[in-house]
Amino acid sequence: MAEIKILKNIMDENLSQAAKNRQWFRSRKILALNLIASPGAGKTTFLEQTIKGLFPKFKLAVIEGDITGDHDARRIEALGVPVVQINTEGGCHLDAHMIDSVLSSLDLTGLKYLFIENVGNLVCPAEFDLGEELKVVVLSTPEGHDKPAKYPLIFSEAQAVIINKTDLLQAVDFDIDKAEHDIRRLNPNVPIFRLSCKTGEGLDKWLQWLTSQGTENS
Ligand SMILES: Nc1nc2c(ncn2[C@@H]2O[C@H](COP(=O)(O)OP(=O)(O)O)[C@@H](O)[C@H]2O)c(=O)[nH]1
Ligand SMILES: [Mg+2]
Repeated sequence: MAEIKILKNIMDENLSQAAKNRQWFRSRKILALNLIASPGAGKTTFLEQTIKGLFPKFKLAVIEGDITGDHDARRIEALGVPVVQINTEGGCHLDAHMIDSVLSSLDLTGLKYLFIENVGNLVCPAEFDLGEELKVVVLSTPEGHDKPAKYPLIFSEAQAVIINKTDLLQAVDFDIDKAEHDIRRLNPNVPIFRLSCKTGEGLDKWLQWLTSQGTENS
């Protein structure tokens, strides 16, 4: 019983901090996105491509979440975008307090988009609200079309789903219609973007959709 109570307290505390983060982002008209995917699905590459489509027209910043190291943060830094790295030291997800703890180290004046790359997996990040406006899940074709059915929570919560690596569709026998059908069963109206971060195909539709999104008070 004690364990259950502790777990509930952790979740409640996270939700309460997430609500503060959300209020904080909205009051500054910052659109915060939480990118969730398996390791290797292409989160950082997708972020790089998205940044190339938005920057420098829009002011952006990135929070990178990884178990250890700053490999992805260096990739983002190379594009000239402010980035802060969070190392969870074994933790399988970011939480709302971690986000709060790094906000003061970013220059957020005039910021339009804050991208948060979560730790790579489809399970734990789905359970922890960070205060983001949009949860975006990236599924890549080599992972298999059964993943929405096997990891339903994240696909049911997402405000957008990216099916990445469409350039590999034939090679990996990914049934994209089946994947979309399963996603729609969980989340009937969610926008689904089929794209390839390698060839650039489909990125324009994603960027168009993203730039049409605003925070509630913008
Ligand atoms: N063929 C192909 N490879 C991709 C695509 N997007 C990313 N990759 C590759 O997938 C690997 C993992 O990408 P990365 O962005 O580091 O994934 P992350 O671990 O989710 O951040 C890298 O070798 C990328 O070059 C794509 O659309 N097509
Ligand atoms: Mg990455």
